Amino acid sequence: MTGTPPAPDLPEGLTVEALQQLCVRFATEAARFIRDERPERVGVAATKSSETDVVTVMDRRSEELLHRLIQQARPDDGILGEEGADVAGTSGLTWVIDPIDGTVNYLYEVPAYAVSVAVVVGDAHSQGGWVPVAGAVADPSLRLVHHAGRGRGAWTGPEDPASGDEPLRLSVSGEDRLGRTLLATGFGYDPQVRARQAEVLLRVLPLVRDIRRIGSAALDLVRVAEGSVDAYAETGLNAWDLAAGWLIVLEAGGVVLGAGEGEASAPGKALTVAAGPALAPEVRRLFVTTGDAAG
Ligand code: LIP
Repeated sequence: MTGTPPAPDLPEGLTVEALQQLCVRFATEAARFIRDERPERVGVAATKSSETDVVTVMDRRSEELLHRLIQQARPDDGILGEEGADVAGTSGLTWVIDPIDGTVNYLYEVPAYAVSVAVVVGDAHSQGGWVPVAGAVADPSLRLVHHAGRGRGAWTGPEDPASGDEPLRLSVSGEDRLGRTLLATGFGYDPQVRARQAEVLLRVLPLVRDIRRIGSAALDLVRVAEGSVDAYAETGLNAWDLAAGWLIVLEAGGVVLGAGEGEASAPGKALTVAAGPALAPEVRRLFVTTGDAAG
């Protein structure tokens, strides 16, 4: 068992373990699809919040695949997806999906993108109104799947279970000093937001060991859970960017914070900070006091 609070009540006969296995299966199938069915040339199918906030045909096809898999297995659940899926459910559970997290990396064939699938309880549309109970982040480039279930720990396993590679249990780094912290972060698609984020970086950089910009929030959170970075902080994230990674960090002994107290204490657009219990409040203070935690 882990230190995280027990899973909220699930529908009759449904276990966290079963939901975790579904997350792994769905994320793995979509990860294989975006890797093995990648067209010769992947172009920009559309743009969203800005000219650089791109969507490829594979983002859409991966979301369609996930939507189909979820509705076949869990027809009464809701679905909230980055590329527009928004299905209201009746079961009290909602699947929060990012069909390709790190789309710009996918477009440029930089091997740092992932499929993120989580199941949450509560209102997935409202800040602070939901919590994850199971989640998986599949990394098609490394053929790995990172996953967690409430109270069941966080794990990394091979994409192909038949490979015989043993799953590894994840735990966050024990770093507790800001000055020695390897900090992952990211930047939005809006030039004005980026200008503000750059100003914050100017103040943060002298106070930490170094910065890593991986380009996928889901993989940044996995890096915190496995201890390959000490902390992660970013503003402007949506539920689908962080839902699965949030639980993977919690089940690896870390904490994930938002910008403020009460509902604002949950990770979200204003701020998402992930690190070990000793370091996370310090990193949050850094981003809150340096004035970026308002997005
Ligand atoms: C990305 C996030 C990343 C952030 C990018 C972008 P997308 O999500 O995972 O952390 O820095 O700006 O939002 O758009 O690739 O799903």
